[in-house]
Amino acid sequence: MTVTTNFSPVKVHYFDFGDFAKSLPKDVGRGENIRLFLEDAGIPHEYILYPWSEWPVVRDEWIQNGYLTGTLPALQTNDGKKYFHTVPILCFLSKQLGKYYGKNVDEEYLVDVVADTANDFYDSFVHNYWLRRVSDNRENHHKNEAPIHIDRLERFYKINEGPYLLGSEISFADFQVYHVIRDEQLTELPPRLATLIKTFEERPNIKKYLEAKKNN
Ligand SMILES: N[C@@H](CCC(=O)N[C@@H](CS)C(=O)NCC(=O)O)C(=O)O
Repeated sequence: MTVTTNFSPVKVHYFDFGDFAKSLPKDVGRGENIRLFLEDAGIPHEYILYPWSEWPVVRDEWIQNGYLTGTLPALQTNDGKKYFHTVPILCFLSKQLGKYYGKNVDEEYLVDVVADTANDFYDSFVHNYWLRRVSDNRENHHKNEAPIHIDRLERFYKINEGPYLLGSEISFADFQVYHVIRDEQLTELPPRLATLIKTFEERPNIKKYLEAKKNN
């Protein structure tokens, strides 16, 4: 099902890491959070990938044009405006759609907290695991850091019955939690997070998208 909104179709700008590390899966990285969300919501989008080695030139040009973060992902709405940073982009989309963000300020607060927690987890994955491989800290990261983030998230997923953070309704934080667990390639998960992953992958649009990715 395609959902027409006043800001769609949109473009998502992200990286093609192929020239940086061929072994990385194509869908690795923060851009996939946005893509999963758009797929689930049925919002038409184009995915534009910049080779990692070419990014510095584009980045400097964008910064000069007032896009100050100099990072990706970026979401571009049909009027040409660009929005940056994963959590604010997901929040912007949720507010535009009037869903994926809870029914009251307390639920919104919980979604914000878990979105922030998932982003911290993602940061530790990026810096220790692959992107800036200053030191190859993978083993230490998986053994000592990932479990701290997983335990923290599991505590939040125990607040409600599940399968999602807020209960039966999905929120944008669930997309980030799903994606960080997938990028980390974690298979041993505590019960609430295991249920989240399973349920998430059964969502009709997500299921179709994951099938299509497998066959690509
Ligand atoms: N908090 C930001 C972080 C964005 C970020 O650091 N993106 C990295 C890739 S995952 C990036 O653009 N690096 C390129 C650069 O710093 O030039 C978000 O969640 O979007």
